[in-house]
Amino acid sequence: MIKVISFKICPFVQRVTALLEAKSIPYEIDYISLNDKPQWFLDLSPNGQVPVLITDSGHALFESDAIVEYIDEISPPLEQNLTPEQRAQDRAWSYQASKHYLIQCSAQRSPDKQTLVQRAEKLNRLFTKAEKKLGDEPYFKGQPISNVDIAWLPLLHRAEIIKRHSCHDFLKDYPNVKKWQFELLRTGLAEKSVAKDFEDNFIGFYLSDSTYLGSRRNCTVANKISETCCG
Ligand SMILES: N[C@@H](CCC(=O)N[C@@H](CS)C(=O)NCC(=O)O)C(=O)O
Repeated sequence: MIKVISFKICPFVQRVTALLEAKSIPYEIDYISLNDKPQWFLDLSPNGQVPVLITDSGHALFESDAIVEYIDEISPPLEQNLTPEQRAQDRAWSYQASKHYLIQCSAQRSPDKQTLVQRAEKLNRLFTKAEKKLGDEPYFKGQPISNVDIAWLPLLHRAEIIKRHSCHDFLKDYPNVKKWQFELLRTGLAEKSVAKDFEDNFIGFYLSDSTYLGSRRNCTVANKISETCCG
């Protein structure tokens, strides 16, 4: 069986596991600590990064883009009969998301509001592009769910958790993106593609006492009593 080497809150890993889940491909998952990478992992991963996917025949693959392409080559596509041009466009829109994973991570770790605003600027530009592109259909390209949706899922999933726990809404100016987020999260792929304790780990890291978003956590309590908190 395929094995994925993961770090629990890594968005690049989630893109890979979400695709495996969307395609109902069985896999095992091993978690490592990135602060203390085991030697067996360093022997497998030329860039020392997760995800690594170990194929049925024992080959270790690295770089999430390459892994996603591999998964597509060994399994039926999520969408049938795409032209080479459409596949190229899908890769380009997927890349728009994945190149912002670390930007989102850094924005979430902002120590104060001003830093958050600065770091979120690139995310705003990204969501503006998506907002223009999205239509009335549930997913990025309509139906069915596509590789583009899978690539954006980590960003949209994390934005939802941040909103729920800190009331900070990265998507507040993007109604179409919010609708898309809602539809994607409704598929259950977000939960299925992460560990059971993902949210606790995520909150512990990004909504800690040392982050601006962490300082807004009390807002959640108020939010349960009165919606106005998030106004
Ligand atoms: N370009 C890589 C990026 C993966 C990446 O940045 N992974 C992070 C965790 S989210 C990592 O392993 N960091 C450890 C390190 O760089 O030493 C990919 O797409 O797979």
